[in-house]
Amino acid sequence: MPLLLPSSLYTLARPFLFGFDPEHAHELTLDALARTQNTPLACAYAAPRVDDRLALAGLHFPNRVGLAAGLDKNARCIDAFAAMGFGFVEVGTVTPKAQPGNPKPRMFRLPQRDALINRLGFNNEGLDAFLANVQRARFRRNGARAPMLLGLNIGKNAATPIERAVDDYLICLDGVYPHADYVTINISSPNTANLRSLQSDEALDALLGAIADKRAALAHRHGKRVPLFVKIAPDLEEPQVQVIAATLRRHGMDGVIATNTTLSREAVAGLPHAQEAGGLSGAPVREASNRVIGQLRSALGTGFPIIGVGGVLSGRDAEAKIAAGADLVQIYTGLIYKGPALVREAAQALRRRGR
Ligand code: FMN
Repeated sequence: MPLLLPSSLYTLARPFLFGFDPEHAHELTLDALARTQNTPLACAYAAPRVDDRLALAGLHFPNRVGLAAGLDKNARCIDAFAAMGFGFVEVGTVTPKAQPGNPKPRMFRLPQRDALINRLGFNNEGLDAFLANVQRARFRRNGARAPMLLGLNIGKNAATPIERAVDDYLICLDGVYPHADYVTINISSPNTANLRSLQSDEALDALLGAIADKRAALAHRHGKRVPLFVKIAPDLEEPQVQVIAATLRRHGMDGVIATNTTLSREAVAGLPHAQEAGGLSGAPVREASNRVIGQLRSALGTGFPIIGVGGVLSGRDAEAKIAAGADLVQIYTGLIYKGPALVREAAQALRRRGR
């Protein structure tokens, strides 16, 4: 019975939540999760974690399905997502200082295509509040044999000029390093001016060079080497993907997360909200994400970890990401449309599929 609860409850909750403005519904949900995690009420969304262990990037993933960044920007609900059965949870993007993000409304549903458009702009409470929340999380203390892993996703403040972006990433890396199983360098949000320019050859080379140096110093200071993943956009041509792949390898990055949201509106043309500015996620980004994953795999060869994200709304979508070349998958928009039952569905599909 507990296995059935998350899906049936979400079927009831969804029309209620979709009656609110998307960002308000999001806040209501996060408030409820924050209040109920680590209480008996968590059984409303808890599910046993599918056991499908995988060693990758020096880490032991309990299964191959993760929560994508941006859903829990301030790391308030880590234990709730641990209870849903994710193998790994990525929180953030965090920036050094708190910032409000873009004016509202800034998040839109396109239910005809299981999609969202957002231009939140890294609204978050800043590094100190984020770290306090991370330290409060209890999931590491539950004694599980294959514990969930925690990824901390870092970015830059909107007010920091792009030429000084590296400073913000280094400040964040310094803060999150001791608390992370892995750190994600997010250079692919479309909602912070010029952020995506950090993906271009020289800027990426300089950024990753500085980050690699900093990691060496932090590894020495903390006595552990924390894997670094870089998150990229779907709106890239193959030659750019190849340059990125070579740059990741050159600077000893441990993995790549592909992809963030897209600026393309081709797949949603004519639908209400399709012309809103921001990043499009969910089913319409799936094909572009899978294309970039395939290009990365060709450029990187086997053995370099790729986390596939973009448009996973079913077990079959998760399998398609692995078929395209990913080792692990992450979910954001699918969780909004399908609810927590999707976590188990995707993890079971990947376990059945094997490697
Ligand atoms: N990705 C980040 O790396 N950092 C973020 O702060 C972030 N915020 C997001 C906010 C919203 C509302 C959405 C929909 C996505 C956000 N993303 C962020 C991108 C997702 O992590 C993911 O890469 C993208 O949505 C594609 O996956 P999906 O189709 O499963 O949603």
